[in-house]
Amino acid sequence: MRHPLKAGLRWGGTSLKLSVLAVVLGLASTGRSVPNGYTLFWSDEFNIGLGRRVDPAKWSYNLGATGWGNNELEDYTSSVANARIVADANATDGLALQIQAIQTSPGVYTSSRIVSQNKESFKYGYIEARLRMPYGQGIWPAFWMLGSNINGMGWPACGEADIMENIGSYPNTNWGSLHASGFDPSVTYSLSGSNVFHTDYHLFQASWTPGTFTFLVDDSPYHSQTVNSDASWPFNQSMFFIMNVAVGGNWPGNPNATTTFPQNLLMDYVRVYHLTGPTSNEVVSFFSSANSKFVSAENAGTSPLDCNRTTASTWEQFLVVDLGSNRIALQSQANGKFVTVPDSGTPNLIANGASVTSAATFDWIPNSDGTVYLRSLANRKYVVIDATQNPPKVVASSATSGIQAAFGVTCYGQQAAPNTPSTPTNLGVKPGPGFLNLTWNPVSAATSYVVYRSSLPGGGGMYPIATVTSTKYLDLHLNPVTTYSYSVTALNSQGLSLRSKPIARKPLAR
Ligand SMILES: [Ca+2]
Repeated sequence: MRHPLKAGLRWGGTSLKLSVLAVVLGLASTGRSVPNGYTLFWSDEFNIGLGRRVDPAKWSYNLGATGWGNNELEDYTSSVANARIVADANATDGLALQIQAIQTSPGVYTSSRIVSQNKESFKYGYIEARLRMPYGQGIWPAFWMLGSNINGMGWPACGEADIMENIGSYPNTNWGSLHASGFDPSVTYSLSGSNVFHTDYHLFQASWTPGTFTFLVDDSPYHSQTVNSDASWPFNQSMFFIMNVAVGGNWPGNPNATTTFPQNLLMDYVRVYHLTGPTSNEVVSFFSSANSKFVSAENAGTSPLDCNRTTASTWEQFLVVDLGSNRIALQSQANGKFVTVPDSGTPNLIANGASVTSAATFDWIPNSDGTVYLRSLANRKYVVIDATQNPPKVVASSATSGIQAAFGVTCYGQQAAPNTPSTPTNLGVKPGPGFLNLTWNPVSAATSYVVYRSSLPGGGGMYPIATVTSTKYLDLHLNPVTTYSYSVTALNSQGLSLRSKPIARKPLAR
């Protein structure tokens, strides 16, 4: 959505949006769901009660019929007629927020535009909304974000990120867009064949890390934008959510005789996950907070790692091998070698390790700002950028953390780490009163197992709850009305396996 503060200016984004064809990047991931290492930070499941307005602790309303800078026709209201919690058997928890565009008389429309501004703001993380679009000529739904500093910076300098945006005349297409000063990348994701977005719920997701903003639909990434593609990058500050259904306006055009009313945007949930643990078995890149460049396995195996790349391809990608206890190793995707600290006198990191040794082991220390620190197990020093060298080198040499040690982590999808145990199979769960009893088949090379759980409808964002040496786990003190999802990995000294196929079950009543 274009922001109303730019009402006097032509919307440069329009022609761009219409001219950019669908691009699906060659990213490694398919069906990734929430990346490993992320846990739920905030959500609205839109289930506070049938017929209720949105939760006033989380949302407020933008009101009026100003045209919103786009010659839109709707009058935004706070009426329950335009936005309320409804029963929906296709929602994960049976309830969804319905934003309804209504034609009150010919050519006159009401709708809702709901914002988290001044209630909740967000900086970095994995964002997932499960939405069912409205449809029809002149209908313009969106789930998007604006920079929290918009009142000081103005638009577009504050930054705008459109995670779901559609005009009803393109019922199979989602636009993922960023807007900043002189910077409007917009890429579409289209469903195949005759499929359309308004007949089912779909997942609209964004992986927002320091240095990158990646758009996904139904777990498939279709565009990743990095900071270095343009000097103006406001996406390093907090933003708030907006969800609305506009009617008419410059981009979609106005409704016509083919448009039916009312039209409903259904929102099952909005969830935001933060990076809190190792991104186990994820292929990642590291983006330095100090110099805004990606770490590269320069001349992998012969030269030390540099931090001087503006984009991240194979040479800048590393597989995170989870060794348990928040320790990891990094396998270069360029040469298959492990990143090591040769010795304490030569702290340059180099991708030449044949196996996971203590010199190839690092503590993984997440920060609340979305970055991580890495600390060498060999010399107990933090990994930092040494900008006195040209190009800047990556060295384990600092006794303290700080911005030189802070890296953004972008995930590209899961991959099995070498020499790790095979994935546990035959995960089963038997319910009892207030508990669930898990069992799985033993894995020969495993020394222990890690159990993961999610209590969210649909099982998103599992996180580790226990490490056990047997092939069973009793999960006690559970809520009998909640469906819990589980997965298990096998661990040995070489790292964690991939996660088992998940299983979901509800405990019996106590
Ligand atoms: Ca819901």
